[in-house]
Amino acid sequence: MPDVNPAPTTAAAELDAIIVGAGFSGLYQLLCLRDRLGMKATVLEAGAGVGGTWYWNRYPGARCDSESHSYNYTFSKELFEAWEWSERYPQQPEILRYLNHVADRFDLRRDIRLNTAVVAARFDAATNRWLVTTAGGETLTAQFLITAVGCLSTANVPNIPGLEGFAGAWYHTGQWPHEGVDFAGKRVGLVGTGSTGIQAAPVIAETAAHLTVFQRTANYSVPAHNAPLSAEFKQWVKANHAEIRRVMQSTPNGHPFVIADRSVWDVTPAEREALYEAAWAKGGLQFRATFRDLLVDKAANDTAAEFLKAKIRQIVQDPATAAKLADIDHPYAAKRPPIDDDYFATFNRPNVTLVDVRAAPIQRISPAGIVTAAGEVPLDIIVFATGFDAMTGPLLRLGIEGEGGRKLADAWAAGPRNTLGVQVAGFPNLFTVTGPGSPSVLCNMPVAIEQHVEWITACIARMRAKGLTRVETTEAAMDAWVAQVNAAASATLLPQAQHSWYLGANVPGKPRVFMPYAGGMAHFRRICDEVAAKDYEGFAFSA
Ligand code: NA7
Repeated sequence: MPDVNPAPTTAAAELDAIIVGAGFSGLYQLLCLRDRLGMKATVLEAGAGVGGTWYWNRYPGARCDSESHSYNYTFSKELFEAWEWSERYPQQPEILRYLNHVADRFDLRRDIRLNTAVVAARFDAATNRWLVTTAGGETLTAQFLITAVGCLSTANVPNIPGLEGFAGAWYHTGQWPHEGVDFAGKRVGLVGTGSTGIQAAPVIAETAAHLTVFQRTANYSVPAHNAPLSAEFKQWVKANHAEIRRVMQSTPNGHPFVIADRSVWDVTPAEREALYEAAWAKGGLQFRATFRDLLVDKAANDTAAEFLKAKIRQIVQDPATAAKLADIDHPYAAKRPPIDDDYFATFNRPNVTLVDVRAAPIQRISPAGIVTAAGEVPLDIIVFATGFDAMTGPLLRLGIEGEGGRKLADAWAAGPRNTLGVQVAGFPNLFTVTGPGSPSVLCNMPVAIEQHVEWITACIARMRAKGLTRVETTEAAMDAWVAQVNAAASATLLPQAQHSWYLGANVPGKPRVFMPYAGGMAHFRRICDEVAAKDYEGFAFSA
């Protein structure tokens, strides 16, 4: 993949749109604006290659937990049929190859500027244009600014005293060195047991001399049962583009499986156990689809939680370690539910130890290792699988200032507020692909991305057709949408997980607001379609 910037096809001053980020969202947004609307658009990308999340997250074991045939664009039948995934869940290098294939196939690279981080963006009301400043000091202007920065792209490195004096090496999983890390013969500390830590631990344990996992919040996990895809399945995928797309667009979470239309209470305890066993044997995120009420009825959820905790106690041989791993304080799937390849069995290895940092918190990092209230753990390498300043972090670090110089950081001081996750009052001509207030991370991301990008494209097409130059959501629409986002979250068990990044709880000082829209992707699509059908109700246009 080329790591150099091609000469841009459009002079900066003539741009219609600047898109920030060359991941799944940015690539498709460029294609839509340039090739469907004939606009002059440029993507600014901080990384040295395209791929977004999959460019940065190269840690050991990095893999998507959406099934591969659903983790791709569906807008092009030809693209869908041309690409063939090798495993049930795609590994990071394969996803990166896919996104590079997309960039080449649609000739997108000529309008992508790599190594170009955006550090400021200001709306100029006199011209109705955005002035975008890069880290290199260049300023570009465009009528529209579209952020395609992803939800999980701002690494959260915990502010633990002493890190700068650590004598070994440390890494955050979201900023992994491209040359990889050699764990052979090393004492490795892994901080964090979210999806990332749970993926990385078994792989690191294979080569490290010793792996110590520092767990603050115990987590559920369901086996992924990853495996190579059979020729027969690959053929079925190619032959069923329309049906796969239809199912993904009809489900609340954008996955290619349907949530069973039965309650936990419709079956006997023995039948329930058998259904959970079957779901466990099948593996993956489909476990959530066993019953329709797992995320809305705490007592129903408890039955799944107890099943999963019992599995941990069965797998993990040391009872004290099993007890710590199974001491889970939140409903199943109220935090992002990880799936794994032998995570719990990893604790049966002689070279793996679990440290409970809820019971004995990390106090500091010494030159020799991590010091908890229970003592020092000597380490050569620390891996922070500590997640991200999710959803708002990637937007706020762009230094966005709307009309009258109002900072997005100030507008969102008490938490994110917008309409349909896509526009903020006071920030005309700014669109945020999969912003907070949209389903995004509660959905299979490519499905959410295609919907948001297509909605934005249709809105801009309407403006161009009518000769309009400015669009801005209204305060009233924003108030109404924020109320809907809050109501959707309150109708579920999701806000009950106190330590969840959905709530911003993982970043000290961040406002605790449930950020994604929990009303389901299919419902969200209907709402967005209705708004468009009512001539973009809640959005004000002018020439
Ligand atoms: P997550 O899900 O935010 O997990 C981060 C983990 O790191 C979680 O276990 C945290 O514990 C832990 N953490 C964070 N800060 C600390 C400190 N200071 N000390 C100890 N432990 C800490 O991030 P992931 O990268 O695993 O996953 C992010 C998403 O990527 C995932 O959900 C998928 O959507 C893809 P906590 O739970 O906060 O107590």
